[in-house]
Amino acid sequence: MSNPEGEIPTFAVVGKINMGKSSVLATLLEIDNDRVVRVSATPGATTQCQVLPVEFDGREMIRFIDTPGFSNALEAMRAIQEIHGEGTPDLAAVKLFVLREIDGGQFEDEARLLQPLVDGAGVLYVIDPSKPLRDTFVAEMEILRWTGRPRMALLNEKAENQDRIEEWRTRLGSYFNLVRTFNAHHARFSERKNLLKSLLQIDEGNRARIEETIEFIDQEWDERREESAEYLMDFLSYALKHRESVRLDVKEEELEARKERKRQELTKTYYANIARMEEKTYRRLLKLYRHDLLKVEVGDDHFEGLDLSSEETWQKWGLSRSQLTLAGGVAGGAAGIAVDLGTGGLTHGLGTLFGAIGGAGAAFFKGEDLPDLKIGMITEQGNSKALVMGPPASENFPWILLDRCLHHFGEIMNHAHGRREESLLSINTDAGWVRGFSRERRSRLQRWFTQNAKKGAIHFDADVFHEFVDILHEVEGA
Ligand SMILES: Nc1nc2c(ncn2[C@@H]2O[C@H](COP(=O)(O)OP(=O)(O)O)[C@@H](O)[C@H]2O)c(=O)[nH]1
Ligand SMILES: [Mg+2]
Repeated sequence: MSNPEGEIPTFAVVGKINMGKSSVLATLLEIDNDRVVRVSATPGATTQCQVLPVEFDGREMIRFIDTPGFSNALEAMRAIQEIHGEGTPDLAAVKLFVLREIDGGQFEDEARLLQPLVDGAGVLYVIDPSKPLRDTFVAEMEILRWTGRPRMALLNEKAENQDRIEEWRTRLGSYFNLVRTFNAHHARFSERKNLLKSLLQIDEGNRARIEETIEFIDQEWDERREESAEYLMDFLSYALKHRESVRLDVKEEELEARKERKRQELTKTYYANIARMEEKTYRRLLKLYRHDLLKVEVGDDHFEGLDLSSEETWQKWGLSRSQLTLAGGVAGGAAGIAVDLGTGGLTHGLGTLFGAIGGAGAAFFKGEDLPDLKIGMITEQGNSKALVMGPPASENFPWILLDRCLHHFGEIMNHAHGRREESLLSINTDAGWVRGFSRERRSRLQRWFTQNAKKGAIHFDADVFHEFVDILHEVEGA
């Protein structure tokens, strides 16, 4: 097909009702908003053609059309044959058929579906290969072949059943220029991109435009990855830099029980803030990857985040003990993150630093309570004092956070928009990422964590940023 300059390459997604046409488009174009693409368990949910433009920088690059689907292909095929008379029907016959049927005819669905093809669109024919290859499918293929449009068949494997796939492939091969698989519920970025690439094979005339579109989506994907790395670094940095503090008057300072209560309050507030930031990070990622139906699990009234009070969390996530020792050693931190509580959100005054109460070692794999935070006491001007609490003493803390973030990032990467049911980022899982990191990577990140735990601003570190981008790239590809 060759489009005159300025015309937008258009592909109509056709096939029988309920084959997954709308789902394929939803996944391909990252649309999980039901108002835009109607996918439904009820057959025939899509009753009108829907134009879905692919736009970049406000420019429409390619256009897809979602169609209602064939409802009576066998009869329609005969009607077209009748219109044509002797021999094999051609595009002109299909055109006449569309003209005759489009306004309330007996084959209105077929006419609607064929209209875009008559107008010049290419064909993406979606089938579910677990279905038996009946005559009506053959009729659909025949009609599509008569249009003479560039056409590709997509096997959308809805069920596990693979028995019929070879039969389908063989048959489709004689009607279509190209046969590919595309699983609307599982396709990831690379598969979506490959699908766009295969349009090049069937539509040589629009090569430049399609290639440009692929470049755009590649670029967009790279930008998102970089942005994700920023979100991740923001969160980790926040978790390590954040301090909770409360002023103590002279009397309170002497009351051990009062002090202990304040200490507990600050600990809770600290973790609540971490959870809030963790939630925010996932929300930002979901937005960036255009997931409206995938949600962050929020408890009764708040996001719980990592269960840091669970022993399991501390054993399964993050680095192993020996890896931690090594990463810490290489990075130059002796025991525990070298936390500097000096600023603590207080505007002035530096005083005595108490050091950690509870101790890094003791808190390490302890289950019962929230892990102990670093704690310090600061003397301010005028002799009033402040209790300051920082990140957990355990050096595994940032690693655990990172591990969880990567896990959820992977989940987002794996979630096809075409699934279209509301779902939650899962909490239970056992796969961790960071234990598989190279030693070099571990110590580079450990150094960055240690810097973040200290007071003062952290300058943008290009190496660390690229390390994060690489990590995300690996999670994407896994
Ligand atoms: N398991 C599975 N179900 C799918 C897949 N694609 C579509 N479906 C389901 O099949 C039904 C019909 O899909 P839809 O996209 O509306 O089909 P259409 O009528 O051809 O547009 C919906 O309930 C989809 O969730 C898939 O790849 N895997
Ligand atoms: Mg549909």
